[in-house]
Amino acid sequence: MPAPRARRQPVLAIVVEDREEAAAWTVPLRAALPEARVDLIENLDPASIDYAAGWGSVSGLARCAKLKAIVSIGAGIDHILAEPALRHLPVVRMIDPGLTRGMTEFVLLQVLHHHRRMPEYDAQQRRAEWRQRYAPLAHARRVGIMGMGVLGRAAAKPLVEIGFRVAGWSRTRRRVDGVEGFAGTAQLDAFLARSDILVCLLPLTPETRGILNARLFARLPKGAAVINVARGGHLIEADLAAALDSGHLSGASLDVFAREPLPPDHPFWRHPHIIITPHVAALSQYDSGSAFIARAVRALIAGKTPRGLVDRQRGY
Ligand code: NDP
Ligand code: OXD
Repeated sequence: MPAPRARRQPVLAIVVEDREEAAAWTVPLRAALPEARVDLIENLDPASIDYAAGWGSVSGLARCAKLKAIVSIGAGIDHILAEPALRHLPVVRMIDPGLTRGMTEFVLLQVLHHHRRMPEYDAQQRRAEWRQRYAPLAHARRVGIMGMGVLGRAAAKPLVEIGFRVAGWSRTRRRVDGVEGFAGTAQLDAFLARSDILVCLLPLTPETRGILNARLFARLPKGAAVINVARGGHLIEADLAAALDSGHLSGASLDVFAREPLPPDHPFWRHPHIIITPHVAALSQYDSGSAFIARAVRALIAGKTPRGLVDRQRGY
């Protein structure tokens, strides 16, 4: 009787442009998925690759004829869905407790920064100006979170605990303790009218592209601040500049941009009311992120639906 054929070891390619970053994923991913061959894409025969864990450009995966699915190392997958040659593949987005925690910290930091008028104190410090400004307590400030998914819901919690009046806006109504829920385009204006500090945590889809525009800013209360930690494609930059320059908006924190890195001559770098960070609001953590990728690959191998499977129809 012939010996049973050994099952082929699944192959997972790491697709990350930055060399150091790619290397940093190798060790925890190998440890999390010992039953697979895990390596950088350039060390693998494209024809042998079954799964890919990727961040940044994944267009090179088009030549991997046997590729079965892509697990994103980031929570946002708009750039992967936009690749025409990869349209047939399932995509799984990262749901990593480490990334979620990082986003919660960052949103809290930025909300408190605007709430406690830090942009004005930063400007005063540059002028060596000693001037005390009134700031209400959190219970008098209304925070609105656009996108009540994994990250929006997590960010809402500590804001509620501190005492902010928090509302969330999503496609379908989400019930979160202490958070006023708004849903759909019909309730967008009412949500905006009560948001002194607006946080964007939406995925970038055809419906949400350009949503942070003049019309939306006009519906926020005068003096509102805007925090965009989602995608640069959500924001119409000229509309933000106009709303800040007219004094309708008091400030903005931007972590993401239509063009990254933000070019050195971009006027936002020098805008007095814009705080810029280089897309660092939340980073996937190597250990917990690797554990998520390993679970996703195992589910895919077993023919099960992995957590985070993207609905291409919805775009997220
Ligand atoms: P989720 O998919 O868990 O949540 C998305 C939320 O947006 C859901 O509440 C969804 O509504 C809502 N939504 C989607 N489309 C619409 C719409 N047309 N109108 C109203 N609401 C809508 O995503 P995550 O929370 O995991 O991530 C959100 C985004 O954050 C990512 O897509 C990514 O772009 C960005 N991000 C940025 C990072 C950074 O470092 N700056 C790091 C990580 C992520 P519903 O609940 O009804 O489905
Ligand atoms: C992500 C990101 O999507 O870092 O995870 O932007």
